[in-house]
Amino acid sequence: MLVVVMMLLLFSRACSIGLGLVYQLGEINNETVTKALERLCGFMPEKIKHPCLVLADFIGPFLVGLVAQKDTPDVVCTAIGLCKTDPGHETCRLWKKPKMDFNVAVEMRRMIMDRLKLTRPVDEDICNLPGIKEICDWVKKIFGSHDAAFDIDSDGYSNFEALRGYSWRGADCNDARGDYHPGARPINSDITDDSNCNGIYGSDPASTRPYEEVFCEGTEPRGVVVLGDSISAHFHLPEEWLDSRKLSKKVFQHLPFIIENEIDWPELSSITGFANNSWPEVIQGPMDSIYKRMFERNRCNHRDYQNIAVNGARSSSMADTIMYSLKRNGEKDYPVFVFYALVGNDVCNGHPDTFAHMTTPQKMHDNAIQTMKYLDKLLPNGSYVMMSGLADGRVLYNSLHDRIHPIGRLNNDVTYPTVYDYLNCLEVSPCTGWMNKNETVRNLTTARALELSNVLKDIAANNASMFPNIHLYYSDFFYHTVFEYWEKKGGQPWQLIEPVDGFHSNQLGQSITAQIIWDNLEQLFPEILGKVNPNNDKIRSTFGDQGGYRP
Ligand SMILES: *[C@@H]1O[C@H](CO)[C@@H](O)[C@H](O)[C@H]1NC(C)=O
Ligand SMILES: *[C@@H]1O[C@H](CO)[C@@H](O)[C@H](O)[C@H]1NC(C)=O
Ligand SMILES: *[C@@H]1O[C@H](CO)[C@@H](O)[C@H](O)[C@H]1NC(C)=O
Ligand SMILES: *[C@@H]1O[C@H](CO)[C@@H](O)[C@H](O)[C@H]1NC(C)=O
Ligand SMILES: *[C@@H]1O[C@H](CO)[C@@H](O)[C@H](O)[C@H]1NC(C)=O
Ligand SMILES: *[C@@H]1O[C@H](CO)[C@@H](O)[C@H](O)[C@H]1NC(C)=O
Ligand SMILES: [Ca+2]
Ligand SMILES: [Ca+2]
Ligand SMILES: [Ca+2]
Repeated sequence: MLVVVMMLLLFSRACSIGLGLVYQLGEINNETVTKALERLCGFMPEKIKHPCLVLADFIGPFLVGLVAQKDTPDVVCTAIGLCKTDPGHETCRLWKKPKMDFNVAVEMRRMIMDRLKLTRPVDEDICNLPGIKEICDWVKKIFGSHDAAFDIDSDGYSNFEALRGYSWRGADCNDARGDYHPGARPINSDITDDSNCNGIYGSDPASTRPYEEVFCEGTEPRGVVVLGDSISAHFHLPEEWLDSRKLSKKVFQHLPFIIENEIDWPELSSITGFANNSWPEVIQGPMDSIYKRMFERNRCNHRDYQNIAVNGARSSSMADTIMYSLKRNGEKDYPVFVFYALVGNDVCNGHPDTFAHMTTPQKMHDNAIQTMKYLDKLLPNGSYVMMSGLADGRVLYNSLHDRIHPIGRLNNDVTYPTVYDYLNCLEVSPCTGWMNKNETVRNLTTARALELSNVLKDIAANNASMFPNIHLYYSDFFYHTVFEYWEKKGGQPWQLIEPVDGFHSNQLGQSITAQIIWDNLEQLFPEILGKVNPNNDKIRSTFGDQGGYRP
């Protein structure tokens, strides 16, 4: 729920970003800001267009009153009331220093409110704005649930793509039977139909033996799961939305789908990616994943993936709620390989006193133990759990500090540190500790991250016997190795980072991460990956794409 609140706060408080875009659109098309706002709404798909126009209608009078004076979006947002400044707190600014005093903007708000006969100010909550409430309700519902929205037999697997459907875990080949789902040990050897959705069923006419036995028995099939945060869910806000030169109908055509997937791209992510990219207007780069390679290694693993990652997840929310949306039957399903990958949020937050809101080593220990205990109880015997250390987020500032943010590309006027300061000022930064101009703060954040990683390392080294059902591992090779690898190949670190948030790993970074993780596992812990199935070619020639990924 915290994440939902954070997202809404970010959307509402980032008024200056949205309005800045509208200004630029007007500049490009030589038209008034009011017209540009209508133009932007016109780019939106139907579901969003109407609320957008209602909002434009509401903001219109403010724009006419203020933009005439050619002042910055920061001032206009202050006047609208979407940039409230607490007493004693500086007014947050993304654009150049405005001509108008912010107090005058606040004064203008009163005048405009009087004129519009508004009885109360917008008071920062964008959801109170006309037209926006329905969108807020929609967003709250989406971000508040970690289970599939359409799942008739309640086994957790769905035939709807978004809303925690098969973007997130393999499609359900029978949504009327809970015992039929990806990862199930085949029921009655799948002689008549496919109970585990891997596309393999029926009997070999020559030997009359069931195909599940001929092709899969003894190959130790297994699924892949990630319990993670926005990195594992693959958060990606298209830069095309923030670069005024690229705004068009085309780049917004998938907007409802993208929101219904929580602005995440699990289907293209490093752990559970499986899809061909059908959204090239808004996401580019190669796809590679652990799941994809597990499937290529043993085609009996088809569709057995679960992405249980949630934006903003940290060790506490994982242990308190998120882990319960992992589906596995201890007796009837195959074992799984689980990544426990909470790589930043335990040291990341948007609070001014960022250190006070970091997880302590003791709490980290308790949260991780609680999650491991649950996994030990839930998972089929012989499952594998890999705990990942936290990333060292200093690479973000080091590689972005002198670069222009997409919102500043038109006029070359906004750098990443400016965006960091703006988000920190609004107290909505995804990570004040690392997205910070103060090197001491960044170093201290890394120091805590290292402490927390060591807690996990220690659990894997000393307490694994508490969890007899699972094989427990720890590793911290994932993230820094990715950058080292890329630089050795002559690349620049910023090429692996999401341009809009300056925080997450982008599509290229996700695919390299998959490769690095895989290479390391193959070398160090090949038992986790299972055997190569010698029948893969026969499975392919008999069952083709095994039903693909869409129901
Ligand atoms: C922009 O529009 C105004 C009037 O609408 C016109 O006078 C001006 O020449 C236009 N500028 C450009 C660069 O087209
Ligand atoms: C991706 O595209 C290739 C080539 O068109 C096709 O062979 C493959 O089955 C597709 N994979 C998925 C997961 O749709
Ligand atoms: C789990 O499997 C191992 C062998 O892989 C076996 O030694 C152990 O007894 C099993 N544990 C349970 C609870 O069945
Ligand atoms: C940087 O942060 C440290 C630790 O919070 C603080 O002591 C120091 O004054 C800060 N430096 C600057 C230049 O703000
Ligand atoms: C931060 O850490 C780096 C690398 O350990 C070090 O070189 C640098 O001097 C540190 N800076 C500060 C201000 O502590
Ligand atoms: C974990 O292992 C350490 C070292 O062996 C031990 O002191 C500690 O009690 C164990 N923790 C738990 C929760 O069992
Ligand atoms: Ca289902
Ligand atoms: Ca089912
Ligand atoms: Ca099957």
